[in-house]
Amino acid sequence: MAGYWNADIETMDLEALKKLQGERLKATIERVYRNVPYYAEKMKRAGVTPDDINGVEDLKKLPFTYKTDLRDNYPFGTFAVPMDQVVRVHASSGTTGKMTVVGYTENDIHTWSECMARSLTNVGVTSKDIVHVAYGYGLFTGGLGLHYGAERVGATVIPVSGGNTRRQVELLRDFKATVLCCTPSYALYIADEMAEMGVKKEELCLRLGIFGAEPWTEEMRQQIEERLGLKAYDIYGLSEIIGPGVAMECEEKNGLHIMADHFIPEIIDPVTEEVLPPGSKGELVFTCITKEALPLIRYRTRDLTILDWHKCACGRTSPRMFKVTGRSDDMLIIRGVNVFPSQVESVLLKYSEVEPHYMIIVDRKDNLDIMEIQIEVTNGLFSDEVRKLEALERRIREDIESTLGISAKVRLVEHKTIQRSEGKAKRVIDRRQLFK
Ligand code: DLL
Repeated sequence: MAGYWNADIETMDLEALKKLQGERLKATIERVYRNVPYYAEKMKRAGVTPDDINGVEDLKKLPFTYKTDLRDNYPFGTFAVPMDQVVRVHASSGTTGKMTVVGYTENDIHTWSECMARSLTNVGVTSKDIVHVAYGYGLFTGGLGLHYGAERVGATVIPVSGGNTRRQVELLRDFKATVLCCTPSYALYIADEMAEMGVKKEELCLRLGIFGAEPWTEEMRQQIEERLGLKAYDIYGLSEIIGPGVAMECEEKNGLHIMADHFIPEIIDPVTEEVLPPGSKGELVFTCITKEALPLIRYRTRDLTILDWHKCACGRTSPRMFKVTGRSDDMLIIRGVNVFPSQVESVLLKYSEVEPHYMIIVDRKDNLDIMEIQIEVTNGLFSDEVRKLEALERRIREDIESTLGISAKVRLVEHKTIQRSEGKAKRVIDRRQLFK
């Protein structure tokens, strides 16, 4: 079994954890109220002062922070320290509008690599490992986040970044990497490229995969594990909170351990903004209690999940979040029915005749929403009889209809028709938005 990076914190009694969170929360609120006009204003409007915050139970008195708050104060207006204390910035681009810019002090970078070192140790990465980082380096937090964490555990880091997939395969083979870090969709792209180059998984030394930055299903996990010959684990994070390493699975694969001594999680109803009782599915909200440059308070992630506060079989007591199934703003409403791309993926990947490359296209014709799902068939299958392909299309269509409760057009397409992704995959084209 993998060990702990910081056993005292990771197996801490829950009462002690809550006490620590309360103390850190109070100190954070006092600091931001004093130093950042933006936060002071927001709290005054909500009618709260730092004296009202004495423990985690007072969290609900504080106002939420939204992505738009960061955009409105672009680029550095929400930073809680002067720029001479900021040693790095990252940024994430949304689908619309300006970038969201985040900053780090030297201590923040230290906290981040501590979270990443814990995450990697959760699944057994040690100083003996060779870690191939194929997340993008640059403004995206994936590359440098994994990089610093792997260095912190003393592993050998290969900082490849994304792209040039053929070269990735050659490097994986020649440098004998034991750990692969990239988005799950890029892991599949690498597997495809290996097949094309005639490189067998047995020629590589991979034993672990650290995959995240986008939602992925258990079915996808099975495919990746099988095709790359490794154990695949889920890592979660967002730049606004720190980057990758906000939460990470352990070997139990039964939820992602949240680094709750740094970030307090809550689950709320995304519409009423009410805090939901333990075990409810809702939107994840985080409050940073150790960050210096950007300590976001009750940040609305838009990610949908469930929290589990029971002790894990691995011995860790930290709360776990279930795999993120989607974002509240990713949800498609098709003829009044809520549909998440992950539900579609779960259905598609049950079929061995198709590849895990698909695209959901939503359109509106004569005031009616229509959904088309394009999915690649396995190489060679397209030359099969038309009747066989039609039967497969029909089976998938019926399955989608009974699982999702709405009908969809299923279109099988040839191998390599759907655009591959080197980072976060784009799975949905919603043409209805063009008419909004
Ligand atoms: O994606 C940080 C990251 C890098 C996480 C590498 C894991 C690995 P952003 O670009 O700010 O940061 O995007 C954050 O990506 O709110 C989720 O919607 C989604 N996301 C991240 N990890 C997961 C995951 C990075 N494991 C947004 N499962 C988040 C599902 C994820 N969604």
